[in-house]
Amino acid sequence: MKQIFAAVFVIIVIISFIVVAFTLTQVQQEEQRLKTSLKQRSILLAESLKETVQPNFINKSDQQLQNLVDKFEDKQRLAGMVIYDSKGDTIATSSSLITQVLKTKKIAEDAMDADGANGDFVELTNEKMYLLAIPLHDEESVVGALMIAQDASYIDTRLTGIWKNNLLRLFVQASLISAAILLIIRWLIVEPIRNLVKSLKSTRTEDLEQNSPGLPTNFFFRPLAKEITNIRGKLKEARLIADEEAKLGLEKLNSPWTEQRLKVFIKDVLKDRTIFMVSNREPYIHTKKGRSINYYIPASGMVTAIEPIMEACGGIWIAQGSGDADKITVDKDDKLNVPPEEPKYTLKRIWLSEKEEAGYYYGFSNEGLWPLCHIAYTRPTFRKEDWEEYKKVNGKFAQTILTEIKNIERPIVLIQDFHLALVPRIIKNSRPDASVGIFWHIPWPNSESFSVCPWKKEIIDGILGADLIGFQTQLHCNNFIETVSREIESLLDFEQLTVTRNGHTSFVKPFPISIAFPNPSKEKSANSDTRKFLKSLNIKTKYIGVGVDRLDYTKGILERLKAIEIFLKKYPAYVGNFSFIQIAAPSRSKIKEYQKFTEALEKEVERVNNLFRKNGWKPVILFKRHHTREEISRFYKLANVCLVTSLHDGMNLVAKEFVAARGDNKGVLVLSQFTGAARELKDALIVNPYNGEQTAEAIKVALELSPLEQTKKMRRMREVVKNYNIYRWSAELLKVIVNI
Ligand code: ADQ
Repeated sequence: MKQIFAAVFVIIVIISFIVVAFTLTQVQQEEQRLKTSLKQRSILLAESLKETVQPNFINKSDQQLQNLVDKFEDKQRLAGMVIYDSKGDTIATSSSLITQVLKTKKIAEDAMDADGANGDFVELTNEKMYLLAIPLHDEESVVGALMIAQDASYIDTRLTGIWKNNLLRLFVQASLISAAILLIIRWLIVEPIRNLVKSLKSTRTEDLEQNSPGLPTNFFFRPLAKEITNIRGKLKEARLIADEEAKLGLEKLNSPWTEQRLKVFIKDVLKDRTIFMVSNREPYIHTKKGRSINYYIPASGMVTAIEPIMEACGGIWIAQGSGDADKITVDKDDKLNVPPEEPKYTLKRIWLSEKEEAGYYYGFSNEGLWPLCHIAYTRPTFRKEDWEEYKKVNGKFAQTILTEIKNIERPIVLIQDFHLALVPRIIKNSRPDASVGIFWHIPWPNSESFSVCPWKKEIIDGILGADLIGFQTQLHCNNFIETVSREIESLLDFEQLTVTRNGHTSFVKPFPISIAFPNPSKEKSANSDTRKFLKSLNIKTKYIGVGVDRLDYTKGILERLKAIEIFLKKYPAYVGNFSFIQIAAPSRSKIKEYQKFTEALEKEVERVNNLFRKNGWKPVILFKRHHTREEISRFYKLANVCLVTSLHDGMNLVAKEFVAARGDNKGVLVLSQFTGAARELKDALIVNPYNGEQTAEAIKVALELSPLEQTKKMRRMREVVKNYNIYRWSAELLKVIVNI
């Protein structure tokens, strides 16, 4: 819109320029014409007055001359007369000119000297006058002069009138032209372009069944509109074929799953039953920045995995609103459509008080259950007050879900993670017809470790409300079954992996989670941009390592740095030639343990850097902030080696993201044996992160692996991630849940 106003402004300036130039010429011509006409009339008048004045002048009848002058004063445009003798002294003067005669004397003297008429325009008593003097004769000699004063102010009035008229006309013209231009732009350009964009958008998204929104028919856009109609037709055809193929592929779970195939699956197998996704963390967090509102996708493996499913399936995602602009971006039902740029599903936000968040999220979930489930040797802390908040907030989530599913028959409710362990039981008790699943994204420890939790029975009972309980690996399923058998009374089927309690059976199954494998056509490979990018970060080394994590003690970042120290000490040829970039998103920073961990990490980075720093180079570069997905992908693509050294990790999606980003089939993954991902990505260099020497060796092997070996390994890992992507994960999980 700014550009349109600028264009209108330029047009108006040009028109104004033309009008002003034209008016100037018109005014000059008119002034010339009026003055010439006044001069001619003045000469005629002066000559005719001379006939009367001259005899009286020669007869020296001063009184008669004064009478004559008085008689002609203020007659129409004639303002007055003055009669001079040959010395330039006045003999008779119109009363209106008495005070001015001295000023005008020169005109009369010049006329006498030249023995001819002499005139000029002068300002008298604030009025513009034309003064004309002609000589008076006795016989042949000049004996005096007659000067007449003509009112010339009407010339200025006339010229001002021309300016006024023309400027008024300009104003009217400019307003009309601006309005006309804006209307024309709107009708001929903005509206048609808006329709073209709408049509292209609906072509790209799913709405091909709907009629194309009024494509423009005007002359300029007709060829483009025709082309879009053709593209829509072709795309519709292609989608039909893709749907058919997807249907044929439904039974063959080995063929790759795509977003499209998942959509067809939902339609065919789920018969369009609505999916209600529930998690603590929301997929889009809105924040205030000055006067504008931005959003970001949080650093969370759960969000990375679940978001593409929701984009494919639609439905409602219920989660805690945690951004400072979250409340102002929802409607009266606390809902908004997301993704913000191209909405595909609904996000419903739940609000928690500070006390609730402190007890439920920071306290019981992250200081209790998180360290309890991760064997990373950080002690869990259990407080009664936190547990009370945890129960309360789980109840709040359950109530919100129950309200949402009130009028929905056989809804599918998928609960994510350890924050909401009590929700499945509450939902199932109120709505036995609902299909309820819970997926535990983190490890389930062995029964002995779990037994330290004071509220273990309540947690297990809450989870057993679900029809399907999913874990990342078979080992976690086994640990869970073992924990159930140890802690509560129930009927267990170790073959089928089911738990039956109070007449309700829960299925326990592994579903190794994954990512949406990126579309290769959207992938840009590393190129000369990479060098520039690294230069901008002041990184000039030949070899680059990368680590991408939330700042969490379970991710083994300190152990990673120790391994880098061992590597550089053992292989000094790499000193100055290897840079390790650690991208770390601040996480749970209100918890003391996490604050201590961040401080320890910063100190460790400093320590390792001080050991090797030289000539402006240092081995470790820490970027401690949230990054966008595009930024992270850029780092994955430029790394020779990616280090994933978690002490314990349900899956670890960073490992899979790194593999998926390497469309060039280059780069090596060093992967902790304690991640779920290590079970699938067998071509990674598998390490025990507690063994610094082993990780250091793996870094060396990775950096020296031949390009051919790198390609072989990377190709195989890419096949694994591509085939077992997040669409397949959700299809397999949903297939089980609808068949229970
Ligand atoms: P997380 O512990 O959150 O997930 P992970 O699977 O590694 O761990 O996923 C982290 C995600 O955050 C990745 O998508 C990564 O790209 C992103 N991320 C990391 N650093 C970031 C940064 N600085 N800025 C922005 N984004 C960043 C939990 C379990 C995992 C399990 C997942 C999914 O702990 O074991 O794999 O759930 O089930």
